[in-house]
Amino acid sequence: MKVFEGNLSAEGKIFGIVVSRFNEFLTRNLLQGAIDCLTRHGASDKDIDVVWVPGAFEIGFAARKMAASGRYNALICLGVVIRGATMHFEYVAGQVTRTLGQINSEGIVPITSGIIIADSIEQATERAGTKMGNKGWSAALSAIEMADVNEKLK
Ligand code: INI
Repeated sequence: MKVFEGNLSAEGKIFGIVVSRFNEFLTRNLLQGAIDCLTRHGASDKDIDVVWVPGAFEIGFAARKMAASGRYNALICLGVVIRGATMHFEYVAGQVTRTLGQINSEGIVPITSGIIIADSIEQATERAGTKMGNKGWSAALSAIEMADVNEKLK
């Protein structure tokens, strides 16, 4: 039997982070959490690229470009989509989830989602560095693991 699993060392690996400005008071916490996780697992500051985009709808564009560049061992996408009074929420949440899923299933660059999709600001806040943890941090940890899984599957 052969078992493949990723280790949790980020040393020597290059990570790209796409983060959206919409709900920036929360996405900044996600970014801080992701960078903290990467550096505490051995990534070097110079090996982390951060790309800001206006909203979650635009995350897929930047992520796809970064995936195509061949530079990154893994990508981390960060955003906060909160249900509002309009249908816009459904479109934005659906579009970004679909696009990230497509990029991931291409099997070229692992991509992880630190995108909070929540019913309320309170629920989103709980997942952006308060009582339910920090989704940026956990998405970065998954990216570290998947970067290594990717190496092992080559
Ligand atoms: N963008 C978000 O990141 N989160 C949201 O909750 C959100 N809502 O609900 O409207 C949102 N909209 C903006 C969207 O992502 C685009 O930036 C905008 O439509 C321009 O294309």
